[in-house]
Amino acid sequence: MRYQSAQSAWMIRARAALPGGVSSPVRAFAGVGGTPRVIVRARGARVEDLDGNRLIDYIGGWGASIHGHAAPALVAAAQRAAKRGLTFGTAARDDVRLAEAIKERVPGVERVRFTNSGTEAVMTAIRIARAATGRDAIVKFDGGYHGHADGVLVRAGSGGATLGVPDSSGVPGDVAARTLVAPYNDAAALARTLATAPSPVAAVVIEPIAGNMGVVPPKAGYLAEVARITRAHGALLIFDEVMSGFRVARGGAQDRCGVTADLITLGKIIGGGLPIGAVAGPARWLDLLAPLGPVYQGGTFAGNPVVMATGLAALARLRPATYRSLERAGARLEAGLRDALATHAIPGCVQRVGSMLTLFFGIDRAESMEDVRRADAARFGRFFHAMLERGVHLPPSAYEAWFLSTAHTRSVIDRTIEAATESIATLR
Ligand code: KE4
Repeated sequence: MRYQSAQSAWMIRARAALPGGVSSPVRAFAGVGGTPRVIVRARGARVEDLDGNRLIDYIGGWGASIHGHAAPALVAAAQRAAKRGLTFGTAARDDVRLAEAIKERVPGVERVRFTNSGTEAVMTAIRIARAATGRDAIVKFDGGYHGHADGVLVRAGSGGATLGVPDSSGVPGDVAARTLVAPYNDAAALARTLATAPSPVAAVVIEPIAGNMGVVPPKAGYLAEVARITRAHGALLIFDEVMSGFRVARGGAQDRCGVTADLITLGKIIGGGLPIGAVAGPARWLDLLAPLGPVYQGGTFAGNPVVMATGLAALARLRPATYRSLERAGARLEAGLRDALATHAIPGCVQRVGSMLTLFFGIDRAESMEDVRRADAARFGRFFHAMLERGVHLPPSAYEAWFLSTAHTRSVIDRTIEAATESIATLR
């Protein structure tokens, strides 16, 4: 590892221009300590930092880069589209084509509205549900992340109270109070939350496969129970698949888990690495959106032609064989990490769904945010830096998913396992 002087100097300059020197908080390494690596280029499974260190990458654009960085077919699609014009702001063709590609693959989708981020997609889905039901309250889950709109920057209140409290300054208390928070993987708790809600609930918003508390898979039958309980209450079920969509299966978590939501939100992979979000579902709900219906939503860059063309190239390359290969790679890495923990008798667990996984230290399983809170985040921070020194760049937080791409070949996985075994040895 070459000395990091250039990067430290750059971060001083960065902090004079960007809050914390970054454009999104998690990038600042607050969760693991130390100075962020300044990435200057990326290709395949690797990123390169300002000092020329080439690092195996598991951030993967926070899940967007399922084909690896700078995948030639996606770059070519973006370049061809850019030459036709960077933005039109009109009716066009590739937003229609990408919507059709999503309809073909994702259960229950008849209409799609594109946005510029997952945050906007979730905002829109909640607004549709409120309009459809005439209700204001929503339910989210402890440990669930749905972007940074006021109504979802809410965490569980003190004690068993389910009334939400702001998870950020600047979120009005009365907005947070309309968001109830239930524990994930506990259907009875959801039923109690809905039964005791101070006002009727418009929507239950869930990451069907939780990834933002680290990877926490749904227990068998849990999602079907969530759907049943939600509908019995007269609320809409929103699957936030910004992360799991096209990640865990060609049809996302609905496909993998066999449960259909009323609305789904998408993002990340469907833009091929360019800024995107989408809300999708039956025409009866989506056609509530302007210009057809009374629910307003819009955006200068929504359906941007360069993003749409790149997203089309990304989805075109996601075939059944792709998911079989990603499953094999994920299973290989999971087994190697488990062996490394066992070899050095370090307590921890690896939780995985397809090509997204998390290594937790200090706990033997995580079924909820309550479990995750008991994990050893400090030990993860030491592990993170030991891996970075060995050429592997993990997501800089104990509560994130690691993402594999089709560029994470067997040799990349085996190098990762080697680095992890050496790194875990330093934790004893
Ligand atoms: P964006 O607004 O960041 O495009 O999407 C928000 C969002 C919504 N729903 C889910 C399930 C998500 O995972 C996200 C964004 N994920 C985080 C990473 N865990 C983005 C990283 C960041 O904020 O820098």
